[in-house]
This record gives sequence, C-alpha cells and structure tokens, in this order.
Amino acid sequence: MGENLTRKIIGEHLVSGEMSPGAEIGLRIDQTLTQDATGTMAYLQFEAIGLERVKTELSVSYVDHNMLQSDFRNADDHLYLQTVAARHGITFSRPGNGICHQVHLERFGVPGKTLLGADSHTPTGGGLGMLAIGAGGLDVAVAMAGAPFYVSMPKVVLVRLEGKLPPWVAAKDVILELLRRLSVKGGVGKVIEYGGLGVATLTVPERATITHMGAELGATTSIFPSDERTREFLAAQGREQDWRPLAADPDAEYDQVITLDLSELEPLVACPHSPDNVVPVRELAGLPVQQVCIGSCTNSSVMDLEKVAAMLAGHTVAPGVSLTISPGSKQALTMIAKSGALATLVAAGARVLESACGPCLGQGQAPSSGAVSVRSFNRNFQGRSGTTDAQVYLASAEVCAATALRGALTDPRELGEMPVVTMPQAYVLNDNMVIAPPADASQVEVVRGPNIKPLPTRGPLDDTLQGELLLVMGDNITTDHILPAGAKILPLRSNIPAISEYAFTRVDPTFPERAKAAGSGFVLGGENYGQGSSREHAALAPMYLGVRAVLAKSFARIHQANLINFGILPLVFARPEDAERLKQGDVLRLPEVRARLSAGQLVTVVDVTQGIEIPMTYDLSERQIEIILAGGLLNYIQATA
Ligand code: MIC
Ligand code: SF4
Repeated sequence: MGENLTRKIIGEHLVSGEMSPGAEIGLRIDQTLTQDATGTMAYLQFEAIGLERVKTELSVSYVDHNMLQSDFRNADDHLYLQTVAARHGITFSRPGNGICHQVHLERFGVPGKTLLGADSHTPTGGGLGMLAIGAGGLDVAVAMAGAPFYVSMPKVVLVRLEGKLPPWVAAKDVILELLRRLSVKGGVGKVIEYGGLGVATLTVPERATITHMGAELGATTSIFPSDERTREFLAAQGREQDWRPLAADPDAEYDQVITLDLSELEPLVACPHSPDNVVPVRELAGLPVQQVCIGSCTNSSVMDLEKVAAMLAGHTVAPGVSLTISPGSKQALTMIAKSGALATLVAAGARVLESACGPCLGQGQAPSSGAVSVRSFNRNFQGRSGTTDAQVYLASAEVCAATALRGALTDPRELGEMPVVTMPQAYVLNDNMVIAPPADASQVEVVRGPNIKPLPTRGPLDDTLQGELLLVMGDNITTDHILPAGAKILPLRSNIPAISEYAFTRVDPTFPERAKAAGSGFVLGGENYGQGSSREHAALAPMYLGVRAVLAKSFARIHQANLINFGILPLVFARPEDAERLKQGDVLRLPEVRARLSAGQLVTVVDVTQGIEIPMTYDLSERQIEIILAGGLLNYIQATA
C-alpha cells in the first residue's frame, strides 16, 4: 500500500516514536516562526535554555499583532524582539512587513519542510505542501534549540476535492463547508490532507486560505500536494528553486475519506459566535450590517484585494457601513498600490489599515454596540472583536465586498458577472523589511524595556493537590475566554503578573481576585477545552494565579500541550456525566497524584464539600508525565540537561 503525503513528510522528519495514530512522535523541525504577541515569551524561554544560536534551518520573528503603540509597551517589545533575533541567529521581519503567515507563505515556505509556529494559524504553510504546525511559544523555543517537537501521531483524513468552484464561490467557502460538516472539534488529532482532481483548480493563496482555517477544525494541520500550481506560485515569487513536487502515492491509504464537490458549493457564512455555525448566505440575505472588515491572514492576498477592488470600483460603501481593509503583507499592499486597486478602494470609501492583524484580534476597530460585523477573518468568538455584544459573521472577501456595497448581508451571486482576477505572473519582490541576523552576534546587546518581566515558574508537582473549584464552564471554551486579546490586554503579553489580572474575566470578572484569595485551585471545562489561539498565556496566567489542574471532558491539542509545559495537570473525566456533579466553590482534593501519575493509574478527585469521589483519566505520554512531575518543561529540560 502506498503512503499519503502527510505520512511521507512525517517519515522524513521522524526522530522518535512510531507512526501509529495516537502514539507520541518526535519530529525534526526545519523552520520556526513567531509573532510579537507570542514571541516575547518564546524568546525569553529560548534565552532561559541558554543556547547562543538557533539550530533550525530558518527561524523568523514577525511583528504583526501588537501594532497599536498607545504607550511605550508594544514598542519596547518590538525592540526586544529585534535585538534578541539579531543576537541568536533569527531573521527579523520588521513591523509593516505584514502578517506572519502571509509573509511566510510568500517569502519563506518550502514544500516538504516542517514549520513550527507560535501561532495556531501556522498551517497556512500547508497551502505550499509544508507540514506546518502551530504550538505554544515554549515548544517553539525548544525546537529553535534543535530539539524535536513532540506531538501525537495524527490520523490522516483525505478531503477529495472534485469539480471546480462556481463563480462567486471562494476557497473560504470550502473550509466553511468543512467546518459546517465536522465542527470546531472535528479535526482534533487529525491532519486534513487535500487531494483529488479539484486540487489543480485552486491557486496557492486559495489553498492557503483552506489550510489556514483548518485550525478552526482543531486539526493538527492541513496540507495540499506540491504541484504545478505550487511551482507557478514559487516561480512568481522568484523562488522556483524551492519547489519540489510532492504528492500522496496513487494507492495511498487514509484513516477517513471525505468527498467535497467544489461545483456544488455556494457562498456560506459562519454566524455568531463560532466558526462552525455555518449557513448559506442566501438564508440570511438582507440582514443589516454596520461593519465589514476585509483582511487577516485568512483572506488578504493580492488576489483577494484585487477582486474586492474590482467589485467596489465606481461605487461607494453603503452609508451605514464602515469598511476596513488590512492587506496581508507589504508585498500585497505594494501590488495593489501599483495596480491602482488601492486608489479604487480608497475612492470607494474603504478605511485602509496597515499590513497587520488589526481588527482580527481586537487590535482596534471594535464594532459599535450590538453591531453586525461581517469579516473575511477566521474566528468570531464572542467579544474577540472588542465589543462583547457585537455579532460577528465570517465569510469570503467576495461576500464581504458585496455586503459593504449593499449595507446588508448579500449573496454576491446577486451582483451579476464576477470580475475575473488571475494569479500574478510575477509578484513584486522587495525584502528590504527583512533583517538577516549577523554572522557574528557576540556584540549585539539585547534591549529589554520595563514592560518585559521575568518568566514565572512553578516548582515540582505536589503529592496531593488541594484547593477550590474556582470556575465551572461549558463546552468549546476558547483561549480567548481564558485569556482575552484586544488592544487593552495585548500590551501585557510580556508581563505575566499584569496580564493574569484578566484571566477568565470574559467568563467571570471576579476570577482573578477569587483565585488569588484561594491561593490554590482548579477549573472545570467541557469538550474541546482551550480551542483557538496558541497563546501560552492561557496556561501561564492560570498557573500564576494558582490553578493546579484543569478538569475537562476533552482538550484542544495546543492548549493541552501548553498546560503541560507550565505544570498544570490536564485531567479528563472518566465518565463525562461526572462533570455535572462538581459545583463551583467545592473544595477538591487529589490525593497521591504524583504516585498515581507515575504508576499510570487513574487520578481520583475527592470533592470534600460533597463527600463524593470522581475518577479522572489523562492523555499523557510518559515524557509528558515527567514534565508535569517536574513542574513544567523548562524545569524538566534543566533537570535532564
Ligand atoms: C489568533 O488568531 O487567535 C492569534 C492572536 O493569532 C493567536 C496567537 C496569539 O494569541 O497571540 C493564535 O492564533 O495562536
Ligand atoms: Fe493575526 Fe488574525 Fe492571523 Fe491570528 S488569525 S495571525 S490575529 S491575522
């Protein structure tokens, strides 16, 4: 039997473990990326490991998230990132150069390589045939130090694409359809591999939209073959030498096969407040809309922006709508400036923002109270936009542009003929905002502003854990619930004591105060706990506030790894119905937890208040148990070095 593409690349990078689904494997990492909101922690951790120079083929540090400089803090972090990159052999992408995933796809991604990124949307690189995985900053720091990245061997799902997208139907609709079918936890433990004759009909930027938003399925990653379209894209980027053909064997086996006929798709929209809450646009057509945002690393390529400009040409954005455009990269912005599309957008009344994440993570452009905002982005979790009662919908750039014109949610098929936009034969190449690290960095001074506080750590796991059940939550709790982003909180990403004051405040504003008063405690979640962003602050802040263990029905991959890395025990209810028995405020005790973990036995939660016992299991490798016992990955590395 032949191999699928995912297993071929894993096989080429396998350092340890067996390639049987669920088993822990160690992978050699060729490239890493970080962004500024996760990067400061990642580089503080890299510094703590104590290595002079990164050991990867390429590590890139991007600045794209914390761009609002309303005081010294974000600017200080940017300076730290620039100097620490130069000091340790890391390529630095300056603020203004664009969003990490978009720029990495354009300028650095290479088919067949592994990429580990401190951002959940790293799988964007799968559009080029990379095995690109999102992780917490500490895992990325360890990979930069040359150590393997450990992950559960995924199952591989083939999404067999047939046919061709009809006019006005976009790559975004492909991934929205998969989210509709599979849900935000449908991809957990899986890699989504695309195949079939429909693949050749999609350009690399379209493929990247699809693999990118595979993050919303909870998938380990998503990947397309590297074919003629990939070669064309790399050639247009002046990087044809990076191309290598890659595909599954014709008789490859998969753990699951899904068939998706592109020609049967129609424009779709994800309704508030989850990316899998998907319906056809026509069902909601006419819904009045107050804001439209086009951009984010999901849909901000040159082609997306050219198409939007062609749709807006000669028109004015509807009077009740504020339209923002954030180009994904300096390259995309330069090209729409040269083609005239930028002038068209401005003439139509678009508010053009810098090449950065911007409104995607609530960094400005919060909608008005109760507003409906339609965005070409990827996450519509409640409050992420910066306005708690805003209603955020996710759709293609085409749906967004049609909606901006009409002032109401619009199926673009109503607009008549679709403008045809083709992939550029040659992109504008100018990497002058990328700084290569000096060969001799011994004289580089790392600049640390007062916003950068030392990393908090925790000692080894206690033998018995005791404390209050501080918070009881439901299913699909996101890391945006656990530790929100937004313009106010983001400048605190390098200051764990300060950012901890916001932990769980989206769920219960009294949490930080109560946790500090209790001194030690637990939180309880439902299914898919910790989905979404890779921010390890969602583990660091609870750790800092004394959370010892999270009890849940199931965990999202990156967040579970982050909890382990910071010594918080992720426990799973052996009987899911037990989750309903524990009450907020109960005192819980976990006796002999060290001994039980070491022996691979179930852990018992004794609810001292109610006098009941609940059995808990865990999905931890032996290595992860060692890390938990040591009180986190940095302690473990120091102990085993
Ligand atoms: C996101 O899209 O949620 C973010 C903001 O890019 C995060 C990273 C972060 O929280 O810094 C992600 O996707 O991992
Ligand atoms: Fe930035 Fe949004 Fe992309 Fe995250 S998803 S990297 S916040 S643009």
